[in-house]
Amino acid sequence: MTKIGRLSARSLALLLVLVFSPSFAAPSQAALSQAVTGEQIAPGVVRFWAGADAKAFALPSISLQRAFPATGPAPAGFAVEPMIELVDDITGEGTAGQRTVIEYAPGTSLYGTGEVPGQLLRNGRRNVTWNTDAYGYGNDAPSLYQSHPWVLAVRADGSSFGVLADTTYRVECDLRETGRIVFNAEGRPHAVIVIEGATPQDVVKGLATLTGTIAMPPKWAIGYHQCRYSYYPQSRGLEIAQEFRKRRIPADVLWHYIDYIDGFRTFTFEPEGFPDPAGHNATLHEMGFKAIWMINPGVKAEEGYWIYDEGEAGDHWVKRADGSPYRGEVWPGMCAFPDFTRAETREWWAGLYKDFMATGIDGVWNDMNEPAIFNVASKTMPEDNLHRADSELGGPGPHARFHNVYGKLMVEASREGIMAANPDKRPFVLSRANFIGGHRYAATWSGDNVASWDHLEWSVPMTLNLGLSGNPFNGPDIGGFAGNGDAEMFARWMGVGAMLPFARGHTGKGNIDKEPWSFGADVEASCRRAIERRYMLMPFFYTLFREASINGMPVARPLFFADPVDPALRSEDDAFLLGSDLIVAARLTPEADRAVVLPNGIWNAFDFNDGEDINLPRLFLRGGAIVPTGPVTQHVDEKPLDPLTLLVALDENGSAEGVLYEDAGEGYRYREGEYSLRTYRAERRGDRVVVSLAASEGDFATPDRELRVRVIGPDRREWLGAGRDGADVAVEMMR
Ligand code: NBV
Repeated sequence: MTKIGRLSARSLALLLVLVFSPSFAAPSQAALSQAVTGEQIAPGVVRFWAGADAKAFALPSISLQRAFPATGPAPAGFAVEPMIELVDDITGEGTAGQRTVIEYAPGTSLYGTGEVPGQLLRNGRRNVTWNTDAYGYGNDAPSLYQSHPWVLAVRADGSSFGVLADTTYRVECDLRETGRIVFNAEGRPHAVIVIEGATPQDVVKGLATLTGTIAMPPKWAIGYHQCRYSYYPQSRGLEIAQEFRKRRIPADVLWHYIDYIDGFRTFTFEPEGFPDPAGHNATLHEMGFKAIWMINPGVKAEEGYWIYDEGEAGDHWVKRADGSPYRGEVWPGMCAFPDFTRAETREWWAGLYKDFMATGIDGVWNDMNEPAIFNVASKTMPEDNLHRADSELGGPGPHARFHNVYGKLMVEASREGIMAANPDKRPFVLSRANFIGGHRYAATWSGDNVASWDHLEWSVPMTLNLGLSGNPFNGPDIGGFAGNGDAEMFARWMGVGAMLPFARGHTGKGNIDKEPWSFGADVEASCRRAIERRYMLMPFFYTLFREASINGMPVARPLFFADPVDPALRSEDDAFLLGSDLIVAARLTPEADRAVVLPNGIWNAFDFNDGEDINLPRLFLRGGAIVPTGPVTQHVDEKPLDPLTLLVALDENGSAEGVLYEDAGEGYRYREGEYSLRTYRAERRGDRVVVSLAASEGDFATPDRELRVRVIGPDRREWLGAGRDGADVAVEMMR
C-alpha cells in the first residue's frame, strides 16, 4: 500500500480502472503523466518510464531475475534518451499501449530480437513478440516461438547499447526506419531498460546481470543428440543407438517424442510401443546414451485420466474470460491447460515429474507450449482467457498479458520438478516457447525449420541472435524438420550444426531418414568427422559453457565481437566465433566455397582431420590463444580426458594463453570447489615454444595425464610436442 499511498487521487482512480479493465482500452492511458523519467539500477543501466504514473501502474518484471530497485537518478549525459509515450491506440484497432522510440547515429548495427529468421543484422527488419507455432516459417514470419523484446545496438566506434521493452505483452519491434528503434507495445505501461557499454560484450554481460545466466548443464547435454518424430516403437530407438556405436559416430542422447505417449495423455506411456520405459532407459544407459522424453502442456480433458482429475480437483486450469473452463484442441483432442501463472499450479505440475523421472529419464523436452492450439485462426487460446496469476506476477489478468510467458512459466515448473526428482543431478529441459530471461530454465532450438538451403543459412544467425538475447544454449534442427533436403545439404548442416551450442539431428514425421548414415558412405564420413570435431573440442565447449554460466557470454558469438569497430564484420552470417579464440567459417550454400572475411590480427587455419572435407566449416585459431581439446570419445563419459591436447597459436609477441575448466560433468559438487580451472601459457624462447601451467584453481582431481601441444602457425605449418600435464612442455620449432 505504500506505493499507492504516494499517488494522487487522480492517479489512484486511473489505477483502479486500469487494473480491472481487461483490455485497457478505456479509460485513457494517454491521460497518464507523460514526462519521461530515468533511474539507475546498476552501473551503466538505466530504467526509463513514460512518467511517474507509468511507473506506478507498471506490472512487475517477469524477465529480470530480481527486482533491481533504483540506486539513484539516471546519470547526467547518459548516452541514450528514449522517447516514451502512452497512447490509447497502438495497434490501429483501439488497443492502448506504449510507444518507445530510440534514435541512433549512422553506422549503428542492430542485433538481438531473440529467435528470428533470416540474417544476423536486424537493421531494416520488423518482428512482433508473440509466441507462435510457426511450422515451416519463412524469412518474413513476424513471430516465432519465443519472445525477446530486446535490441542490441553497436555504434560505428564499437561502443554499444541495448534496449529492453520490459513487458510480456505483444510488442512490435520495428527497426525498418534508419536511425530509429521503435517498440510498439500493447497493454499497460512498462519499463524501458537501457544498458550502455564500451563494447557489445559489455552490454551482453549487462543483460546477463539483469536476466541471469544459464546454470551449468550436465556435460552430456553438450554432446550430440539424435532425434526424429518418431522412433517408434522403443526397439527402433535402440536400433538407432546401436547403429551409432557400431558405426563409431559419437552421440550422447536419444530423444522420445509424442508417439510414446498413450493417446497423447501427458505423463503416460503407450503400452504397445513402449511397454517398458524403465528397461529401455536402462539399456540406453548401458550403451552410454541418455534419454530425453517429451512433455506437452495440454492435458486431455477426459474424466478418469488421473492428471485431468487432479487438475480439476485442484482447480489448476486456465479459464475463459467469464470464469468457465477453457478447453482447446491439441494432439490428444480437447485439452485443459495448467495455469502456470500460479505457484500452486506450478508446484502441482512439478510434482508430476517424480514418477516420470523415476523411469530413468535424463532430460525433458517441453513442446507446444506457446501454447499451440489446433483448429483456431489464432493458433493459441483466446487473448481474453483468464489467468489467476499470483501477485508476484502482477495478479490476475488476460491471456494477452501472459501468453508470451506461458512457456517460460511451464519450464520453470518442469525444471523444479526434475530437480526435486533427481536432486543430485543437473536438470536439462528443452523448450519450444520461452521469454527473455527464460534461459535460466531451458535451452531451445530453432523450432520447425525447413530442409532448405535458406534455413541452413539462418541456422547460424538465429543461434547468434538468441545468444545475444541472453540464451546461449540453442541450435537448429540439423537437417531441417520439415521436408527432406538432399545429401549435400545434410552434410553441410551437420558440419555447422556440430559446432553450434546445441547439436541435435531431427526430422518430422513422414520424411526420409536423417541419421548421419542415411545419405550414403560419403555423407556418413563427413558427419562422423563433424561430430568427432565436436567431441575433440568438448573440453573447449565445456569451458565456454562454464563462462556462459558465469557472465552470460554466448558460446557462439558473432564475428564482430573480435573487432567491433570493423564494419566488414558486422553482417557476417556464416562465420562465427566459439568463445573468443576460434572462428568457424561454415559452408552453407550449395556452391563449393565462399571467401571468409577474417578479423584483423593473426588467425591461423587448422583442422582435426587429414585433408580437407568440403562439407565441414573451416577453422581458424586466434594468435595468442590456447584451446584445450581431447581425443575422440563415443560419448562424453566414455573415458577421462587423456591425453589433453592444447592448440596453441602465438601472437605477435610470441605468447599465448588459454583456460580449461573441468568438473564431474554432473551434479553440484563443483559448487563446493570440486572443479579444476587451469590457465596455460605459451611463450616463444628462441626456436622453442614452452607451454606451462600458469595457474590452477579448484579441488577437482584431474587424471595424471599426457599433455600434447600442437603449435599452429601461419600457412598451416605446425609443430608438435608432448609431456605430462602440469609440467612444462617444450616444442621445437623447426624452420
Ligand atoms: O512432437 C512432434 C513435433 C516435434 O518433433 C517438433 O520438433 C516440434 O516442434 N512437434 C513439434 C509437434 C508436431 C509438429 C508437426
